[in-house]
Amino acid sequence: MTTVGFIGLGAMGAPMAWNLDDAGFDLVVYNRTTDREQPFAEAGVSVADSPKHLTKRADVVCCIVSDGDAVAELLERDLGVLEGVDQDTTVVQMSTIGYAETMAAADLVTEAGGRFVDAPVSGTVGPAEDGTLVGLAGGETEVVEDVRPILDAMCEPVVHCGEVGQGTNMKLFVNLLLGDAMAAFAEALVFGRASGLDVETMRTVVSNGALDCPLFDSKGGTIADGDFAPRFPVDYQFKDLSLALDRAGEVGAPLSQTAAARESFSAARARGHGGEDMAAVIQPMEE
Ligand code: NA7
Repeated sequence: MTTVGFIGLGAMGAPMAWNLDDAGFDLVVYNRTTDREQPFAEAGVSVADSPKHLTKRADVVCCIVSDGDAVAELLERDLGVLEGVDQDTTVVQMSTIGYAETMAAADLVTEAGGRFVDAPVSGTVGPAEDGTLVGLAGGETEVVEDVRPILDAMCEPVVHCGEVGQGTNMKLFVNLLLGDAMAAFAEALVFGRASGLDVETMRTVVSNGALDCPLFDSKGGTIADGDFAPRFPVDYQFKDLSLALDRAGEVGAPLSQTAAARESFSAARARGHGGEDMAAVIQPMEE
């Protein structure tokens, strides 16, 4: 039986790990803050005391942590993943990090003798719980196919985007579109409210035309209710727009809308809304 190591039991990682457990994989988990391991230990899931020990036990190591610095630390720290990697290890990096960070992580894993797939996911906590995240995999076909049953337990569908790094590029593409659309929707709502329209009526109009989409429906509801509990926080959307702009500079793609959207999320962070849902990008626009 395949043993899956899972690192990072945050808002996304915990439900993803539960889905691996439900799918019947032999699971071993690790989280930097041990409190988050507790529910898994209580359910009889193995808990490793370091990324190294998790990696030594696992055939496939999945990680989903905050950002590129966290991934680099996980790999390179004392008792980190790299100390446990051998020729039988495949690392599946699922955090949303930059392209250069992805390639650096891939180099470290392959130099240590292991195989590497980047497989960030599109979708927030609801799809993570339902196992319906969109998995965006980058890697050699044989390696992606080997880990596909593991990804299938967390994602539906799993899309093979190309070689290593293309999962990351696809994730930056989709979150760029997400951030730009969210900022544009917020701005339109600000205009409408300032003009005397109410959000519910605007939602109805949007949902009955060519602009109908789940994002506007759910975030329109968030804004109408004024409930900004995070499904996907402003801080992470700001990170992802920044990563997309970095990558755009490298490949020569002009992203003027994205640059403006990033500044809208930056304003929300500056006003203390970084931990709130991405829909809180509207807050500074109305203050
Ligand atoms: P959360 O809920 O903010 O969780 C972040 C996780 O990352 C959590 O397990 C953290 O451990 C872990 N983390 C952060 N920094 C480190 C370092 N340096 N070393 C080890 N572990 C670390 O994020 P989400 O689950 O919502 O999202 C995760 C990714 O998916 C992110 O890239 C999003 O953009 C998409 P902690 O519990 O704080 O010790």
